[in-house]
Amino acid sequence: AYTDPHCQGKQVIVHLFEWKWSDIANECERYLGKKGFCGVQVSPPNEHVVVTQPMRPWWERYQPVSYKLHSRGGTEAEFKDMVTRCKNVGVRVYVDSVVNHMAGLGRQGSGSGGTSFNSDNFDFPGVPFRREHFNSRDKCPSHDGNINNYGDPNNVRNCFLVGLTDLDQSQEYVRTKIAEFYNHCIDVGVAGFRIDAAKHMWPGDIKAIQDKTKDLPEGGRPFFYHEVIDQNDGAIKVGEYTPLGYVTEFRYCQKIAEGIRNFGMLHGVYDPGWGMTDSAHAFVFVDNHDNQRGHGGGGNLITHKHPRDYKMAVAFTLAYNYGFTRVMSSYYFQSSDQGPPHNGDYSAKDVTINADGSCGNGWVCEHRWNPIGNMVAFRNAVAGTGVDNWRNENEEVSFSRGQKGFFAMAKSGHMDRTLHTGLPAGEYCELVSDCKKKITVDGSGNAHIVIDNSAEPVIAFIVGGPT
Ligand code: LAG
Ligand code: CA
Repeated sequence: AYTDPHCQGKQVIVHLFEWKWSDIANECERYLGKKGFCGVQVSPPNEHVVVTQPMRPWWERYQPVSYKLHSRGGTEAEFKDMVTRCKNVGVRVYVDSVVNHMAGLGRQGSGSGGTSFNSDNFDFPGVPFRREHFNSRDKCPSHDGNINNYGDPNNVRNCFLVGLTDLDQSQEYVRTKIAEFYNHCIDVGVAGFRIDAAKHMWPGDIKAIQDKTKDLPEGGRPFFYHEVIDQNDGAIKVGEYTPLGYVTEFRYCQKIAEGIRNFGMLHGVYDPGWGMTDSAHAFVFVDNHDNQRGHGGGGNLITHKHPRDYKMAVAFTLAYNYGFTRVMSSYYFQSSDQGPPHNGDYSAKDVTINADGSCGNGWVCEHRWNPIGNMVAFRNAVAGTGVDNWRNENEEVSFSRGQKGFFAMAKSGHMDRTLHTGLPAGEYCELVSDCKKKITVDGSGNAHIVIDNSAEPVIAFIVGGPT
């Protein structure tokens, strides 16, 4: 239940963090559709606070003012246009939904859509939510009303997360308002939702809200993935949420970073003994918009700031058979609060595309890097197969996926070996080089594998790939 992303079996979504709707629509049409992406996670589309101190940080979008679809990403009309244009090229939209809380205490004024609000009075007329719809102090065991004890589920779920006014989802009215927001998105053509701060809501309340959502217009239940940061460090476990859809597996970020530092560890990137959730429920990523800048669940991980390691980490993740994968697409930043590249009026800058396919105007576009974007076709092609012919020595790793694909990566950037690929005989196009290299598999399934690109030390090929 809730685990079908509704994209014809495709396997990879991309988070176009802080992109505006018109740019996302263009990207669906000019790149994502052709490359086989299943969909896009968009930044929260509903009305949010406008923060001026610091000036327009990215995180203002995690402080809702109403469920009107008017955000820094664009207007409702622009949102609808994006969803439709993406869907028309086979790319679905997944909404980052912030429903644990509304804006932080101390904030008031008017939101990104012009609706007034006052957090200290718990007044959000745009929904409307009033004081009685929020968790009151008697349900929260913390002395100052804020979350401060991750060992106590009542503290984690009924208190205020960093001062954000905490909604009481046990109430029928609150559930209904959230479900109406979801249903509005579903009417527009959205295929699913990330549930922000799911860890801070009771699984039973989330289920009650899900039960109020409609089927998609084309049939089937919406896709849900729950943001639960479980690093074996508190009372809340991802397993409480697996009956409700996919769950974010933050331990994978640590495991893959460790595996890239020391290839010998790559066999253990999925470590059930460490509590990591099963592949059918694990929502997997190398980094996300929080931990790449030291927010939520930060720590030892790899980001675009180390491009070579990052390419290896994402390429491996897409080649391997663990979980449902999301690729991060970032903007360059110096400070951890800094919002997207902006114009003089603080609107997000256009994403421009350079002649070589990379992005301009301060957008990183990791999803367009060859060892990332071109590996989407690999993951789609090998879906449902296991890992075979595993070889992992001398800081090299290689394996096949069933009889459908073969992947190899060498930390040094150089490898020259004859390996058993398990694939049918034939000449294959190497994906990462855009077919500039060819690989011949002989009648016994062996191939001469050469890696000679130090910056992108990865090769991959699939049955039925480009020729
Ligand atoms: C999340 N997952 O559970 C998001 O992935 C994460 O990005 C959100 O925090 C968080 N939950 C709440 O939706 C982000 C920033 C916070 C920011 C918060 C609200 O990481 O730093 O807090 O969004 O905008 C900010 C200030 C705090 C302040 C708070 C309330 O940084 O100092 O207390 O606003 O005004
Ligand atoms: Ca809560």
